[in-house]
Amino acid sequence: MPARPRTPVFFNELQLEFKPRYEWAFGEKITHPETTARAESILAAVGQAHEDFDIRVPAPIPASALRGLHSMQLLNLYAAAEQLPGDKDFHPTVFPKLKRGEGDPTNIHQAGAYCFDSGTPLNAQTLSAATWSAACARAAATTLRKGTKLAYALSRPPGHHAQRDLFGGYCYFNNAGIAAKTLRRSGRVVVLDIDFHHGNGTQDLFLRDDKVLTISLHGDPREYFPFFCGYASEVGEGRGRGHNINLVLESEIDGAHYLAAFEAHALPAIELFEPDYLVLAAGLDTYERDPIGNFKLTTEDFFRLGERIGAIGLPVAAIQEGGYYAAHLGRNAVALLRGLRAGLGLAD
Ligand code: SP5
Ligand code: ZN
Repeated sequence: MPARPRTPVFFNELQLEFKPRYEWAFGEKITHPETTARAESILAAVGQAHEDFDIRVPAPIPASALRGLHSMQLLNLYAAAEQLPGDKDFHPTVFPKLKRGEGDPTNIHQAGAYCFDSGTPLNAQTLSAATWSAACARAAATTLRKGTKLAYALSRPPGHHAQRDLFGGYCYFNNAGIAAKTLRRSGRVVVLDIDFHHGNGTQDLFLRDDKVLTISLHGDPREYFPFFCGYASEVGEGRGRGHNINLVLESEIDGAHYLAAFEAHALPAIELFEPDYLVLAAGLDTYERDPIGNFKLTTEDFFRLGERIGAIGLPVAAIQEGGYYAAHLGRNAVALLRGLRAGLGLAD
């Protein structure tokens, strides 16, 4: 009997050199939740479970792949940020509400033209870390195109809030979008976003696309970030109409009710769409102890959810998104991935 296949985990240590120091949240300066401890927790947990996981450095992502999804201005801005002093986090404070589109992205003081919140700093390490994070997602997708049934991108910084020419929500490049765009070349793709927050970036990137179905389950945007979108009325535009689904879940939902909502509303839509691949925007900030999200999922719930998603039978590229209770993030990621392996029949 051949050994059961190990699941590739893509990560580059250079992603740890980016250390956002704080965010301005509701007028308060707070320690930044998107710490390196998050990725370190996941690395330690998958390292311990080495019978199931194989940690690999991804191939570098070509600039053309980033340009396919994001504007030249956004890329130029991140390059300009590489010139910031090593101890400096730049938070945009001035936003071009009166005038748009003529910003100079090499002038860091105009970064507000490309940013939609005050939680997502730029510094000299942002571009490198975000580029490797995107490379992880692309490598996971490429692996699927070669026939692997499950691959995991330890993408950090996360990506699902990043739009074509906007960063925010701790996100710079849309990693799940990179994976979807890569897989789209060989079939129909569903992006299933289970992060606590609405995946506004991914929604926006594929809003007019009828070959990519985007589904996001999240906390009510009337109360939770990103506030301005994530409503059920956003259903896609043009030929993409009907190919975006926002499932707003009730506050403090537990695992059983979450799974019930998933089965009732997400699963039938996925089956109807008949996709060839599934990109899982795997945020774990739905965890009961998460300091930002307010859902009540347990580690066991992440296993069950993974199992249910795996049982759909589609090849899965799981892309790490949020999850801020760093001490348990690794075990939760492993639970989700082991669930996916079980559902896909890779576990025994
Ligand atoms: C990828 C992702 O999950 N991004 C989330 C961005 C949410 N940013 C706003 C969070 C407001 C922070 N409130 C902190 C409360 C700490 N007790
Ligand atoms: Zn989130």
